[in-house]
Amino acid sequence: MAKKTKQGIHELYTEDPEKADWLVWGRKTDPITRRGFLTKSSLLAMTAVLGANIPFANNMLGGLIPAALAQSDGSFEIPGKDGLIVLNDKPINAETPPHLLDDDITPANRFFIRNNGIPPAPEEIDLSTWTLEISGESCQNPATFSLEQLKQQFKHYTYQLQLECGGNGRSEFNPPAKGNQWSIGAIGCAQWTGVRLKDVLAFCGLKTDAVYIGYYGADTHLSGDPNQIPISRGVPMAKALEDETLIAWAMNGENIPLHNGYPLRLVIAGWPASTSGKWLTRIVIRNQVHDGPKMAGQSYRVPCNTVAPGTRVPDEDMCIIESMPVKSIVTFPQSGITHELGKPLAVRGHAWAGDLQVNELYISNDFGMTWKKADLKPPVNRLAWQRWNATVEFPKTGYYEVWARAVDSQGRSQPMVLPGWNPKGYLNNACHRIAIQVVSAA
Ligand SMILES: Nc1nc2c(c(=O)[nH]1)N[C@H]1C(S)=C(S)[C@@H](COP(=O)(O)O)O[C@H]1N2
Ligand SMILES: [Mo]
Repeated sequence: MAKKTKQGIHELYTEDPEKADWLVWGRKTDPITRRGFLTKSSLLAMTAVLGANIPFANNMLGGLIPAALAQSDGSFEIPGKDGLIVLNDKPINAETPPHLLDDDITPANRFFIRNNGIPPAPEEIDLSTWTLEISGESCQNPATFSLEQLKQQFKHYTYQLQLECGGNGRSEFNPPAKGNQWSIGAIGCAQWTGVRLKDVLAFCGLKTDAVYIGYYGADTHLSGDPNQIPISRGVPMAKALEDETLIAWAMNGENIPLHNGYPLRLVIAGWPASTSGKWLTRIVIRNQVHDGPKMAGQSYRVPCNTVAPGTRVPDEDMCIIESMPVKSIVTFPQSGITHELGKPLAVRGHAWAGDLQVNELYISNDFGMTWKKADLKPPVNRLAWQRWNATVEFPKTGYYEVWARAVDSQGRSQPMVLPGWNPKGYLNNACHRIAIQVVSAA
């Protein structure tokens, strides 16, 4: 398992450096000079990951990982992020291995990254000129706020809120679904500080026909075309007006990391994290379901009725994902450890259930034949994940798996295996399992 965190992009570079360059940055290599050609968008992608301009970018060799990212031990790291598994995609997307999600509050350097476009370059972000516009056809009094005005005019709230990508767990679907091949780590629960979206919306006034909000951010489209928007999603009014829906400027008491939306983002917990717009510049109040990019078609939608694996489902039979389903992870111990026979093993993790609460958490050491109830704490606030602890005993030496299964406040359980197949591979809430080798005492 420790090895796995060292793979990702580095492995890709070892296999085929030029292909890796193309996949990660969109960089091609000149066959004669060996210099890499960086298009504007690939240069921006690289700048965003390195966190600085590259004055001599044109001299960089193709097929060579920037030294800042190629650690001496051969692993690949994103500055400011620790031990994340980088998916082989453009732009940069990275998930957290479950054993690094053990903290009650996910540290910023362990919080996953899901970028649909190119984040704004750090030097493009000026806190003194950053503004948030509230407008749209169902807004009574459109207004524009500076960061300072937002902070001064509205009351501040801090909540611990979990964000999970709708595609978390996609890698297990069969037939496979296109998109980031997340395993289990596109989830995090940080402490967010900001103002309530509902307070800001009340200030601007909602017309009676307001039904939805939509967000716009400062990131740019992968194609480099300034007229295209990478993503602009939203939620119905009822979700927008919840107490915990925040316009946030801080994560864990500090500035939000650049990749996670600095300087301002929406935090809409319990729903696909794609609704939590990063690098937030505008919120529109709509008199219809928001129709920004990645709202329509098959994006963040599942078949309204269950379908057989592999079925092609027409757009009109796809429904927008709302609350995420009940789920849990084992964060301790790390999968693959060796454990001494005769000693009970302490196991722990987190559980969450979209808009709902988790009521029970069960553990199995026999592939789901029998289950034992774990100790489960209530959430520190609504929409935060919940800590669970259990002790597992093993009857003899050998290979075991510890499975965790959460049940939500409406009695719905995580499935033991892959739940309903859907074309885009969303909502995989199957039980997380870890491997344990039980050996006799030396
Ligand atoms: N502006 C903007 N907001 C965005 C995205 C994006 O690409 N651009 N990605 C969305 C998706 S799909 C997810 S899962 C979350 C990821 O948040 P994180 O990168 O902070 O983990 O941000 C959402 N908000
Ligand atoms: Mo996502």
